Amino acid sequence: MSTEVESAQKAPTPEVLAEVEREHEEELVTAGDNLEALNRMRSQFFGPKGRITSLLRSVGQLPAEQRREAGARTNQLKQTLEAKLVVRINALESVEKEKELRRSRLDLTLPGRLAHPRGALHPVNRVIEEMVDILTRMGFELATGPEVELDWYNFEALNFPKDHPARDMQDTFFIASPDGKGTLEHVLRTHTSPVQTRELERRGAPLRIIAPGRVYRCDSDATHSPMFHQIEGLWVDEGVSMAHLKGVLTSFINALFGERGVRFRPSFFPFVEPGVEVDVGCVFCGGTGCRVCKHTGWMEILGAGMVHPKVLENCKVDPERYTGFAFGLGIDRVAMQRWGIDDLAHLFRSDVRFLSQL
Ligand code: FA5
Repeated sequence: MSTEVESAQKAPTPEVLAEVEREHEEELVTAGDNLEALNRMRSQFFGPKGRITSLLRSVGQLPAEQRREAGARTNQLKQTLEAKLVVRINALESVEKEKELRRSRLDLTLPGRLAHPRGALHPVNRVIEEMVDILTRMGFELATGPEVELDWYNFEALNFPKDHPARDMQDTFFIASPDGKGTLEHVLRTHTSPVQTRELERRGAPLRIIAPGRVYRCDSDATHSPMFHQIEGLWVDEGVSMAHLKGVLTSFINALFGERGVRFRPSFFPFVEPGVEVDVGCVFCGGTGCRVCKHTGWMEILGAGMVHPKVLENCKVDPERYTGFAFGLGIDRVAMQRWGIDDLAHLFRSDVRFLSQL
């Protein structure tokens, strides 16, 4: 009996369905945008034990003639209400998903956590670039020459006769001949000056070149390295004089070091006449004298002079018509002075901990 009453109460009459619809409406309003509450509603109404599911089940208990209509009504209501709920749930879920995507979106432009350390130009190359920049703006062209050089270009054409004591100024690495006997014909160039003789012979005068590069001498202490760098300069033309030499070198040195004074002293190199050595006011003490400049207030940075007529002749340039000046500067020593490096060897050990301090 009680079952009958229960099923009669639960029977999906239009009134019962209207009641369920109203409840559904109210709960929908209460749940608002709360996704959890909406999902709870879904199981309350449409889950296996849900209100509408129970009503559908109860259709079977109705008298046969009522079943068809009651079933259709209940199904219709189920579809309408469930659709309303699902639309709301889907809309809220896609908003949530969107938010989640925004939160976790990959930003490919962010720097990586294990960023690779940035490389930099070696200090010697930085000085070379700066020198080349200054000198090319003065009208000098870049030239190069081989590091394994013929004795002729390195010495002989530069007016170092064979067995002349001037050769002792540059402790030389000789290259053995293929038969191993050693003809002393090839050397590792001891300075960049052979680029003068090669280019003069190849291109003749007028000529205005600079040639930076590696050179080699059998030298090794804090200020001497077996491999080091020089930059050569040569200007040959009609009427080039010592005044041009002084003007160009003074401007070059001032551009490189700032105006701290330039001093020209007489000196000897077989391939120039007259020859000079050029000093710049000490960058460490400003000229008052310190340990680095051996208390002279000056630091020697280059050798220079008027090209010897014999060199022009050796290169088939007429010394009656043309004159010129040349200079050669030790680049590594400039780097030493600029960064206060006390041992030249640091520059060539490739220790990044040292280089990254410069
Ligand atoms: C010469 O090499 C001449 N060719 C320079 C020259 C060119 C003179 C044109 C006249 C005309 P010297 O041997 O002085 O000159 O070397 C020039 C510079 O190279 C020196 O002032 C010094 O700065 C640098 N130097 C010489 N030997 C070494 C070395 N072992 N390690 C590092 N730097 C050195």
